Amino acid sequence: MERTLIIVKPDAVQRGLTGEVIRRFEARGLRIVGMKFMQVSRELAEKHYAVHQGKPFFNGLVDYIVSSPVVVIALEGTNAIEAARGTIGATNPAKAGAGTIRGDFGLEIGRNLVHGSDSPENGLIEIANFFTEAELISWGRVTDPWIFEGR
Ligand code: DAT
Ligand code: MG
Repeated sequence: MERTLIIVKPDAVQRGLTGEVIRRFEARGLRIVGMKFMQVSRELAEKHYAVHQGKPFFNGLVDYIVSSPVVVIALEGTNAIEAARGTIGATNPAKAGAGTIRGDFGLEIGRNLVHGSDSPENGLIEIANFFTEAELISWGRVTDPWIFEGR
């Protein structure tokens, strides 16, 4: 099943929104397969955001991601990438719809609370950047047949 990397970013952790963010993904039906509280190193932040290297906001973005501990989560589900990005909302919270995490809790693009992978390929790459194989657990929930049809 498709997997996505979620980061509960420093602003969300500092504001006490970690539980609220996780609650929304859980309620959506996505299954947690890995989760940890960690301090991201500058090296890992630069690797994670390598595609943005050279852009004017790159240094601020890296500063932001290393500015406080974060919670990283690997989520699994049908259509996990698109589902998670829908729950997260548009990149700029000013433009994110009500009912999304960014639309409900954010105001500025540089404080947009959550990261979600943008493609199935990047989901797997990003999860491998943040988790070892041993930290990822393949498991089933008794509720899975009520969330995933035919399982
Ligand atoms: P997303 O996080 O929605 O996938 P992205 O991958 O395009 O967005 O960019 C990564 C992060 O970089 C984003 O969450 C916030 C920051 N960012 C993107 N575009 C920006 C801009 N024009 N100005 C400032 N920060 C920006
Ligand atoms: Mg992105």
